[in-house]
Amino acid sequence: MMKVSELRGLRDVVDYYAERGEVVEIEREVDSECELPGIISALNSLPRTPGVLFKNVKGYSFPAAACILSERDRTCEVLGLPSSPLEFKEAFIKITEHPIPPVRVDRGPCKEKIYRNGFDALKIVPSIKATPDDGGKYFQPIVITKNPETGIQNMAMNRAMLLQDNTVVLNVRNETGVGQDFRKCKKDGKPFEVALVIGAPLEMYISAATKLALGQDEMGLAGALRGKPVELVKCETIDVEVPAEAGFVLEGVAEPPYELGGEGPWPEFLTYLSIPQQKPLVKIKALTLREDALGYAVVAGTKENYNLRISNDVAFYKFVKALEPNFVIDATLTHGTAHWHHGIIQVRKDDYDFEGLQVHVAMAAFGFSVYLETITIVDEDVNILDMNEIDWAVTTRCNPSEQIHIIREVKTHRNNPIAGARELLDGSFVGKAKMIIDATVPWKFKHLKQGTKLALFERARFQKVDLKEYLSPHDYRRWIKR
Ligand SMILES: Cc1cc2nc3c(=O)[nH]c(=O)nc-3n(C[C@H](O)[C@H](O)[C@H](O)COP(=O)(O)O)c2cc1C
Ligand SMILES: [Mn+2]
Repeated sequence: MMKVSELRGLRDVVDYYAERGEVVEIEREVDSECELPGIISALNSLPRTPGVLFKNVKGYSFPAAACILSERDRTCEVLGLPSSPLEFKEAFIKITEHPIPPVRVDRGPCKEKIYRNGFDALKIVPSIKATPDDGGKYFQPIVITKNPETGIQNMAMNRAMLLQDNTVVLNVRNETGVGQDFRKCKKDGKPFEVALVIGAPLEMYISAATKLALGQDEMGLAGALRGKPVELVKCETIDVEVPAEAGFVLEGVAEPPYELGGEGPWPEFLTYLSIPQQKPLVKIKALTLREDALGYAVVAGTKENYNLRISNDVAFYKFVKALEPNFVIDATLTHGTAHWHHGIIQVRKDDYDFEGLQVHVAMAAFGFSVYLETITIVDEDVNILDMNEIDWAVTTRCNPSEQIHIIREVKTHRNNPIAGARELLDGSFVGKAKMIIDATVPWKFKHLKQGTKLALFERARFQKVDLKEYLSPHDYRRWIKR
């Protein structure tokens, strides 16, 4: 069978899913300001979200795609990994442990057209304004930088707000890989060179959004996901190497004294608007592109935005599993909090000796990230990807007066307004209480019966049937097999 990662560019990936009826193509002209993001948001509210190709984006000669990663099964397929939750995570962990470094090549499709003078990159490459309240139009590019001392590259995703005259404001944060490269350049007084890559194969986006240790090149993860090295070409005007298969490459520089500009507001992961801030200006020196390039739009709060960060979910599982391998079955970060603020941990409490360990594991799990705010612990019979089941477990197995544990006033991320509000009010503190919800059946109740064979906390046992034996082939295809 065809592997998606064998396709040589985003256009082919979109065509591949279009052929399978998984992409809607919009012929009508759409405005990249608010209208196009509105369509993406509406598509993401559907139970199953198709990929989308906007063939006619007002003011641009290039089309734009979105939502290919809005469904988990397509995301797993793009990564070439199994989709069952636990297998997916184990496979992703293994891949991360065996990176395949990129190779240099002399030419590639991303150089089909090269602009060095007399061009306006911001008018050529599709960008979006997500909502009327945003500070401006944005790219959501893959950002590639190089540590000037070690020569090791870093790949990440950072939003970039468009100004004019080929200038953007890049949302760099100090604690990230991009931030480290920027700080190193500043210390040495060197130009900070950045390639903004748009419309690359999607496993590169997911690799870019993966948090590797500082100094590790995420391009090696992209190579491992496709099972062969990513081919890189040199940029025209900066000392950075970019994927030969990329759609658009904007070659940018922040020169000393690294002038800052206003960035934001922009809807972030939790769909609240970001607080405007000062970030470095990046001047675009050159633009290279392939003739069949596509823009790619990512909108906050969508299923695609969460799936782009699926590696954070994997990292959380790895961290929690290692705490108590014989007790922890699975762990996940919820979509509702953008794989960030709410962790779910599934345990098998099948012995008296394990009672209480779940709370200890939850306390230790907070060590994964300062942004974790709530941890809910559930038993082995709960589907941890289904918030309805989590709700059911919390409602039927957790007595709040005994099973909720609150740690008062701890730091978290300001993008959660209930934590960030204090900072806005009087600058006092970015934080809130953290909470452990123990929704596992208390051991002391385990032996209680309904008066039947079932234990009090066991679910009713429905007969297992194969619907294929009951439905017409037409109905089976319509409702079950896609
Ligand atoms: C759509 C999207 C947009 C993002 N925008 C930013 C951003 O503007 N700034 C930032 O620091 N991180 C952003 N991130 C998160 C980083 O890409 C992520 O934390 C990454 O692991 C950082 O990698 P690094 O440490 O190599 O820089 C974004 C992620 C996604 C999926
Ligand atoms: Mn990194």
